[in-house]
Amino acid sequence: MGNSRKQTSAAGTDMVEKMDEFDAIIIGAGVTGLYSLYRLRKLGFSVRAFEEGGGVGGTWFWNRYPGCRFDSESYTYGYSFSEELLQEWDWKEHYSSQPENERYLNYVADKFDLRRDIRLNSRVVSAVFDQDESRWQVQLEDGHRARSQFLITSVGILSAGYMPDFEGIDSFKGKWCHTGRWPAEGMDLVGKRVGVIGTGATGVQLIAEIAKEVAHLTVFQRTANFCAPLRNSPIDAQTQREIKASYPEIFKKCMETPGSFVHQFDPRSAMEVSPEERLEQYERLWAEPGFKKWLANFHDVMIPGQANEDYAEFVRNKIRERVHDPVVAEMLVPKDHMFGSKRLPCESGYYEVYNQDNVLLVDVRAAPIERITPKGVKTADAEYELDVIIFATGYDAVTGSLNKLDIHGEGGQTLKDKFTNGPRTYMGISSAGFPNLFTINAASVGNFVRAAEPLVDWVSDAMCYVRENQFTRISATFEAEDAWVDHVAEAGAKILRTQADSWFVGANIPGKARVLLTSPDSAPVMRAMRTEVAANGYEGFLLQ
Ligand code: NA7
Repeated sequence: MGNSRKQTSAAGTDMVEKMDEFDAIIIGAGVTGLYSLYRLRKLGFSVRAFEEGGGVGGTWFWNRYPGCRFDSESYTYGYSFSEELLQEWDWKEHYSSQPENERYLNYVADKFDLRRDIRLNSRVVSAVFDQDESRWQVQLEDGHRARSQFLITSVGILSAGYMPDFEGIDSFKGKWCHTGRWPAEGMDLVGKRVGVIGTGATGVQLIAEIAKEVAHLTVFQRTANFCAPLRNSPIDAQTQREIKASYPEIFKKCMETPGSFVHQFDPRSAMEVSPEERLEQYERLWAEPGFKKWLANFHDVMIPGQANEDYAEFVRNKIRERVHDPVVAEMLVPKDHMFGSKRLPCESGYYEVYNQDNVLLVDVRAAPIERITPKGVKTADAEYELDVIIFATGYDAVTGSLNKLDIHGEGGQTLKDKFTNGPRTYMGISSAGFPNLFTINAASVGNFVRAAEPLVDWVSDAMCYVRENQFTRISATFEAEDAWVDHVAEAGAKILRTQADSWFVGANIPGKARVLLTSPDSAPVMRAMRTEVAANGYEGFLLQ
């Protein structure tokens, strides 16, 4: 580590440039970055993680907006790799909030002494593959440079914030921010006229929380979402003991389900039972916390078709029951997309917010936002005066965070150019022509940590295979990549996540190709596929 490298200057004289050398560079110190660092170090690789933020935690470092919390059960979201960690850490709530999640990831960084290999405030601006030496050269914004054999992008799937290109934002006299860059010192919203643009998973968490303190809230909604009560609660001492005693069973359950959540689908079809029995199950599960309402429901509730529409109508009626004004209620009832085709937010008192006198819901599908003015937001039919504007407008998912890194592979081609019409990878992990680059962020989906841990393990094993067999490079073959891209398109066309225009398919970003950005397969299928690939000597990969 920390070698100096001799280089030849333009004038032909030797100069010595200090350049840190590592076996692996990890970009990002969030959930996957921290675990990658832990695992690779344990396997004897020299590693350095570069993190843009001023602290570790990734998603849980940046998303400090009020109301930010898990929708997954806290005890299913923690790392499983250390029994000691599992026993030491007490999750305080069933669905833990951002401050606690950030504390947890800091605790992990300290406990495993990860900080000594993490450089904070280090934004990567380019990564260039040196073909002669088979090494990646990484350039940071502050001028620092480093090289490594392997490059791992642990930059998250939702980390490149999306701001609509509204004219006039610089003229706004009040304060504004994107939820993904919420200021660490907080935003003073007490007694203010606040506008929120966006009603996705972030917007519904935020709105329910800030409606308690603002003077007036204007919500600019383009698409109504299917949301359901989270029903969060503290974890009492007895439950804490039970959780700690049953981690192996909890994780085993998670590993058996399609999205790595702890809930098992009911194998029956909603349509094969009587209407009474169907409704009884819908109601019983509705009273339960979290995603159980749909992920433990009849299995076909989450497949396009009759059962899905039947459940959608059940949820629509639940929304109608909670909102007093029938006109506002109908604005909040989703009618233009299938249940589950967009990410399903869980909420805590979201719909009741619209019963408050100081809350206004504005339909910006009917009258789109035209511009931001010095006073607030101007739509096609009115101007709304505001002191604060909050953009809960989402992310340029998966590829957005990769594009920001400006990655150049063999022959100087950029990953951004290669991905113009959608990601071209093999299993989300590797792209032909980009040797020793593992795009970990592009392959995890579902209950994030449960999906990320086995993925990091697989990548680490692949790196060991390269090292032990004296190869210098590994990358997907063009054939394997083409077949995977075709598979994503074909299998993806049949699943719920591709049926609506959302970040799942890049449709939230104007001009972005409409392609499923993650795997269409379930987590167990993905793991089995990767295991088979490894067992067959990394079939589909070029080893040199
Ligand atoms: P989402 O789910 O992409 O939601 C973004 C929201 O912003 C959504 O309601 C959008 O409406 C709205 N939006 C975006 N652009 C505009 C414009 N130009 N005008 C009005 N409204 C707009 O992002 P989130 O941050 O809520 O959630 C991201 C993920 O984080 C989530 O899935 C969880 O996994 C965690 P639209 O629906 O596109 O009409």
